[in-house]
Amino acid sequence: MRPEVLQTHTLPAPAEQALGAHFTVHRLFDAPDRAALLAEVGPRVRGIAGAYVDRALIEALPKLEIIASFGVGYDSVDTVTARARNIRVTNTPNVLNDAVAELTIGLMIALARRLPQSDRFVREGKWLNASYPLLTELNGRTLGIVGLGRIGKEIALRAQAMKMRVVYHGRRRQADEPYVYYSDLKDMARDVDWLVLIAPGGKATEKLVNRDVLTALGPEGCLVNVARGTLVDEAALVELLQSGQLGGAALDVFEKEPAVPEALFGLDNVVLSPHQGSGTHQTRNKMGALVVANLDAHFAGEPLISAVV
Ligand code: NAP
Ligand code: 8YV
Repeated sequence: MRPEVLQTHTLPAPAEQALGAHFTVHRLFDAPDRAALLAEVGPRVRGIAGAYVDRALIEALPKLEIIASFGVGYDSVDTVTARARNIRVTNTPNVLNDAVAELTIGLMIALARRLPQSDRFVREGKWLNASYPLLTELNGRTLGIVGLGRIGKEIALRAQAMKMRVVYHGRRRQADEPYVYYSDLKDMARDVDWLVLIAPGGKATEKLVNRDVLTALGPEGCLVNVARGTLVDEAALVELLQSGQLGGAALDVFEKEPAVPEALFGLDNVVLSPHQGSGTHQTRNKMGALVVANLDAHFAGEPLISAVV
């Protein structure tokens, strides 16, 4: 008998094929009546493939043994309830570091040089009548990274290739890292030109970047959020961008995705991106493969590859 697995959202095609070959898969997100599907198959489901697993879903699955989440961030999984039930949780670390770091540098250049705006300038025929405004460069500037973890370190490497100076903030200093450490985020925001967020979401980091931090970053400073929307006080961000008290923002993530504050749409000092840090074929396929590999390992009685609980 193949283990029964509940899939919570679409996964890359190779991962869906592998899941179908190894398990009996129930597609929750496709079900016309989710409650009916859960009532029918819930008592037999032993694994979950995918993210967005709340307490109610875990409680509907009395035989659940493992949640193999898709994504390195697992803030959409109720790990407290999982832990209390001895349910294992896995994520997909490392395989997405390069893709996210590349997008981060891309967003920084896009904001510094106003690339989306310059593209529109050409398409709309405005170049025929005017020169594009002069802007700024990344080289020689200081980048403050909030969360010098797996992805943060890749961003730091690439920023140095852009001839930037790198400093960082986290809960602790990392003795092996060559960058200057700030224990106080507001102090770091005051001292840097660019602030990149790449720390986990969840309660511990909620509104870590508050009005004070954004104000310290200031009218010449730029915020790049590739972490989670919850890290930032979004209302304060919008207000400070509108008033020019913050120089600019490049945002891949938002508080209530896919809803984005409409006030941002009209702002010239903003670059917007639809949560696509890991959004390449190569990376998403590797993430999907890791989801399947963790489920395979669990049901074969082998050690999990990337367990977080
Ligand atoms: P990681 O290796 O665990 O690194 C996280 C870093 O954040 C660590 O250096 C940690 O340092 C720091 N941190 C943790 N809690 C903190 C806190 N309360 N205050 C300040 N710093 C804190 O994680 P990762 O693999 O680099 O991924 C980081 C996050 O990026 C994910 O959790 C996810 O939310 C986000 N992400 C976004 C995308 C996207 O598509 N935009 C893609 C992938 C990941 P300390 O322990 O020293 O505090
Ligand atoms: C998303 C991410 O998981 O890994 C993470 O934490 O934020 C992304 O890779 C991915 O976009 C799927 O929703």
